[in-house]
Order: sequence, then structure tokens, then C-alpha cells
Amino acid sequence: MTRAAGGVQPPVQAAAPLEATELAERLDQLSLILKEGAEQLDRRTAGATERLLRRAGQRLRLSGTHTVVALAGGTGSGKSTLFNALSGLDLSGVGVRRPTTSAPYACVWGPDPATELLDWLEVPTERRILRESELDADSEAALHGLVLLDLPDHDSIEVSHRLEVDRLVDLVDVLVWVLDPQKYADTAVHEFYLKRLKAYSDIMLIALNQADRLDPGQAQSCLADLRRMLTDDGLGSIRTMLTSTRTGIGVPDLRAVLTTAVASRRATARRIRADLSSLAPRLVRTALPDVDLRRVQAQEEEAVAELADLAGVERIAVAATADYRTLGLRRVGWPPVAWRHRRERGVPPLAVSRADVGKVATTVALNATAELVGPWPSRLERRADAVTGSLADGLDGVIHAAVQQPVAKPPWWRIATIVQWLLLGFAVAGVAWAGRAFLAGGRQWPLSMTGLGGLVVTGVALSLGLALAGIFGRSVVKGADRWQAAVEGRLRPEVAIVAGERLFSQLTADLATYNSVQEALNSFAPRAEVEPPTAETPKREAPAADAPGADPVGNGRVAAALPRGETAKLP
Ligand SMILES: Nc1nc2c(ncn2[C@@H]2O[C@H](COP(=O)(O)OP(=O)(O)OP(=O)(O)O)[C@@H](O)[C@H]2O)c(=O)[nH]1
Ligand SMILES: [Mg+2]
Repeated sequence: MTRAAGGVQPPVQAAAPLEATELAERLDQLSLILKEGAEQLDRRTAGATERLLRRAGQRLRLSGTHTVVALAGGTGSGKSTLFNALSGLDLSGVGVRRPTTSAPYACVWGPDPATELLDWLEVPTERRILRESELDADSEAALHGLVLLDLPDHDSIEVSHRLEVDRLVDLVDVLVWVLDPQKYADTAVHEFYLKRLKAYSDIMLIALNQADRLDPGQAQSCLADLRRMLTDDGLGSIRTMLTSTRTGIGVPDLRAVLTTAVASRRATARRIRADLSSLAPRLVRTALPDVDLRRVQAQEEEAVAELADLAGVERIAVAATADYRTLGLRRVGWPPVAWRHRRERGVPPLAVSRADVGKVATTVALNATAELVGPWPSRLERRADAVTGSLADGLDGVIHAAVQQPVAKPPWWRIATIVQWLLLGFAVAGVAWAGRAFLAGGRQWPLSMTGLGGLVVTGVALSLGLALAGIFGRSVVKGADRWQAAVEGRLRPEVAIVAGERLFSQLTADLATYNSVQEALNSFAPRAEVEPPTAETPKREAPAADAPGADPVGNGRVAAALPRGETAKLP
């Protein structure tokens, strides 16, 4: 069978690691969508995403060295006969009474029995054959790693057969649809399978079997008719081939295709990529517009002011000021009267109201999500709710620390105290001096000069002390005003830090998650994977089927545009 050059495939050696990385990235994106954005998806898409991830994870873990190929098709199309022809064994029941195959058969090429993989595929143990043990290994070496499955018929009168086919169609790496000239146009295969598997043309191929029942002309028109139907199914690029187990036509070609698929070891990844492509439109449809993360920060100033009010920052600062003033006046005032300035010890620390803090947090969340739809506004609201306790605790901590903060006494208070006590000492000494002179002078009035000197000292000391008390007092009052500003200036940033750590960063992180989910969803939008050839770029020859770069089933390289012909008449 000839194949015309079609789509250009990059060489496998260069592309494989990239493909693997890309696949891993895509699966990571899918995990992120499922973990963080599942609520944004509709139930069916979320379910499909979850199944895909589970399946892909299991398949990739199980075996990277095996390629699972299934022969699927309607009853009597020749799946089991083809299975036997390819394996060279007489394993799978072939019969005249339909349906014949009721559970899958598996033939594994190579020394590794792929037990876990077949367990996962739920192939009954008694229906597994290890090809290596049966025949000479060398002649089959090229197929080492192939796991060929013969499926029951999908159009069975037995419901269990169809369910089994559906289950395995979801799991295998490559699907070979075995059709026959009598039933190739059946609705069952086109409507229920092929049309729904549009995204899988890369990992499927069609064998129009029993070609020996048509003459060559009829076979070509039959194939052309089938290709038209496939194009209508959305599978215009799928590979098709004529086969006959009776004459052997096409069987070596099919074998060569399987050899390529096995050699490239890319079929598993391609199947998963096809799964992703099939899910992609549904994912992309659910993507929402990005949001600006500054939406949260934009509310910071207002919210911090409200939280500072709730924490009573101003009240604390006013109380701290009163404390400063009293303490200062006691220190720098005229000692005999300064004690009258009583200290009212601060304010009793009050816990902030959880409900009020919650309201502020919720308002920030709602404003940040004003234009968001889906689950996100309520999700951020829930987050605001969840962090309210910790936010309120943080504010309580700020209040506690603030009310316990001692007044920072300026050093000059100490000097002023010494000066005031010295002056008081002088005043007392002056009186004592005058008294002594009075007694020494025989209690004569007027006082002697010495006595008068004592009274003058007392007078000067008193006036100076009182004058300084006034000057120092004014200074203390000014200092108290500065102290109020300092306390407020210190507390507001502390409130801002608490709010930043316990509320804003959380909400910003949620919005960042929102953006990553949208980015992940949008990353499933279709994009050009291969640069179109330009006039300067010579078209590369498509690799041969057995070349390392060939894709698993050689699609995009089918003999295209067969002449339109009538449906072949069957003998
Ligand atoms: N003429 C002709 N007959 C074929 C060919 N392949 C299979 N047959 C016959 O078609 C009949 C059905 O073949 P099976 O291989 O059992 O078909 P199947 O697809 O496995 O059928 P189920 O197991 O029922 O799904 C048998 O009698 C085969 O001998 C072929 O290429 N040409
Ligand atoms: Mg069968």
C-alpha cells in the first residue's frame, strides 16, 4: 500500500523529550484546574477532567515501554481473525455464530508480560498470551512491547460487549477499527464511536477488512466511500487501509504500522494528548477573564483605617498621651505641688469585635471580586470569613503591646527634676539661714543683712522653680502631642502589617490562583503546533513508516483524495 507525503512530523529523537515535558506540563495544568478550579467547571467537564487525570496518571505509571493496540469493530468484521493473523497464533475464537468474542484477548510481544498493565485493562488472566514464549523471539523482536487486544463487538446484541468495548476504547493507546464491506457504513460505528472520537484521528486507523470479497475496483470505491463518510465524521485525516486475512492483503502494512507505533513509544503520550484535545474545547469555554491583583491592594488604605479604628488606635494614642503628660508634669513641675498630677493608668485593653473585623474583611473580598462570576466571589468571601479570627487576634496583639508600652521619658526630665529639687533645697536653705540669723540676732527685727540674704535666696529659688515649672510644663505638653502622633504613627503600620499578612496576602493569593486557573484553562486553546512550510523552507519528506520520527499510526500520510465511486456491490 502506498502512502503519499502529507503532514510533516518532527524527528522523534528531538521531539520526544519536548513532547514528554509538554505533556507533563499539560497534565500539571489539568491538576491545577481540578484542584483549584473544579467549582468553575460544569459537573460533566469536572468529571471528565478527573477521569482523564486519573487514567493518564495510572497509564503513565504502569508502563512506558508497552503500546496497547486494540482491534475494535462490529461483529464478524474479522477482528479475531486479524488478531490471529498478526500474532501468528490461533488464540482468539473465530466463528460463524456471532458474536464470538465476549471478553478481550491480549497478546503481549516480548519478555515482559505486562501483568500490571493487563490487570489495569482488566483482561482476564486466562485470555493473556505472552508471544515471546510461543515463537522465535528474533522474528518478532520489532514488535516487542506490543500489547494487542482483540475486543468484543461494539454492535453486539450483548450489552456487556458494548460496555466492555466502551471501557477499553477509553484506555488503549491505539485503536484499529476493523470494518468490513458489508457494514462499514453502519450507524453504530459512525455515530456512537467515530464521530465522537474526532480528536483521536492521530491514534486511530481503519482497516477495511475482507477486501478479498471485492474486486480491486470495487475495493477502491468502497474505500473511497468510506473515506467520504469518515470526512463527514470529522476524521478526514485518519489513516485507512484495505486488509484481508484470507489473501493477506494489507496485513504486513498493518503490522508495519504497529511496529512503528511500538518503536516510537509515543502512542501512550499521543493517546493522552488526544484525550486532552478532546476535553480542551470544554475547558476553554469555561475560562473567565483575568483579574488585576491590585484590586485587593487598592482597598488597603481604607480597610487599614477601618481596622485601626476598630482596634481603637486613636483611643490608645490619646490615653498614652495623657500618661505621658501626667508623668512629665510630675517630673518637671515644682516638687511641692507636682505630685498633684495623678497618673490615670492607660486604658484597659479591649478585644476588637470579631463581627466588625469580619465585616471589613468581607467588604474587601466582595470589592475585589466585584466583577467575578462563578464560585469565586463566594470562595473569597469564605476566605475572608476564615481569616477573620486570625486577623482579630493579630489586632488584639497590637493593642496589648501598645497599652503595655511604657512612656519613653526624655533625658531632660531627669535634669529638670534635679534642678527643681536643687532650687527647692536652696529655698529651704535660705529660710533656714534667715531663721538662724534671726535667732542669732536676739530675735530682733528687722533682720540682719545676713538673714535678709537668706530670704533673698529663698525668694529667687522659689521664683526660679515656679518659672521653670511653667516652661518645663509647656515643653511636656508639646512633647505629649508629639508622643500621640508617634504612638499613632507606630500603631497604624502595625495594623497594616497584621492586615497585610492575615487578610490581603490571602485574598491576593486567591486571586492569583484564580488567574492561574484561567491561564491553565486558556492554555488548552488550540495553537499551531507545526510551523507551516514557507516558500524558503523546503518541504521535508515525511518519514517512512518504520522511521523513528513516524507518528504511531501514520495519519496525515494516507493516500488522499481517492476517486469518488459508488458503494461497492457485495458479492
Ligand atoms: N472472506 C473473508 N472472511 C474473513 C476475513 N476475516 C475474517 N473472515 C471471516 O469472518 C468471520 C468472522 O470473523 P471473526 O474474526 O470471528 O470476526 P470478529 O470480528 O472477531 O467477530 P466477533 O468476535 O463476533 O466480534 C469468520 O468466519 C472469518 O473466517 C477476510 O479477510 N475475508
Ligand atoms: Mg472475535
